[in-house]
Amino acid sequence: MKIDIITVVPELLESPLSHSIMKRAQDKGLLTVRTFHLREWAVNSYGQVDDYQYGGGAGMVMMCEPLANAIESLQKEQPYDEIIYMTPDGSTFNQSAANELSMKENLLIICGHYKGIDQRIRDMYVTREVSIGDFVLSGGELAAAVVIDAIGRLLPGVLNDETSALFDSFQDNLLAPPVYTRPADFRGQQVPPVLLSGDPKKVEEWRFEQSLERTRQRRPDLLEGQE
Ligand code: 6GU
Repeated sequence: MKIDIITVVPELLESPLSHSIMKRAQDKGLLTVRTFHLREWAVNSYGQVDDYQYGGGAGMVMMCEPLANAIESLQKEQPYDEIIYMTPDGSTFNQSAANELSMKENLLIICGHYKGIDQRIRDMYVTREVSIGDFVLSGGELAAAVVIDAIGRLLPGVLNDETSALFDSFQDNLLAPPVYTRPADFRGQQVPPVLLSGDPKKVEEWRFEQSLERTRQRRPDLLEGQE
């Protein structure tokens, strides 16, 4: 999968995607992430990419022309399956959106800053608007890193044990069960005996029950319409 990102702060994205599993995905050639500084397409020698908003009000708006030129010049290199705009007024990202996006070949992500991008760019080019939750970040970059991590780890061959994503929280609209490692007795706190039983069927049943109970307790909204 190839993901291109247009941003005014590429540094905010580069570090989170250069370690651990995202690093492995890129080293293995399963994921290619490229960041492009919007200033490359600035309209004047000051490198201007934002301007005052029509109608007045505090905060700058990212201008049409640099964004349109950036998008169109990148599109000439390869068509995109989706052009995603990161914005708090987008639809809330979840595991189902991650699954869906992980099947695409080429994605372009636009990170908003300041008050966001001119509405006409959204109307003309953007195919999907994504938020990562009901709070406001100072820019779309950290949100884009979150989305890319969630997608990247789903690509076949990225996780060591390919089945492990199958047991993630949310993968069946359930939260993950509790996990334990050695020692079996930590300061008098015991590992649940079923996990030491060596009976894989019992272990699987216990994990499912724990997932269900945890979901009932913490996220009953996930079970609505399922039981
Ligand atoms: Cl995608 N961008 C910004 N700026 N804030 C957010 C967000 C995105 N998702 C939640 N808050």
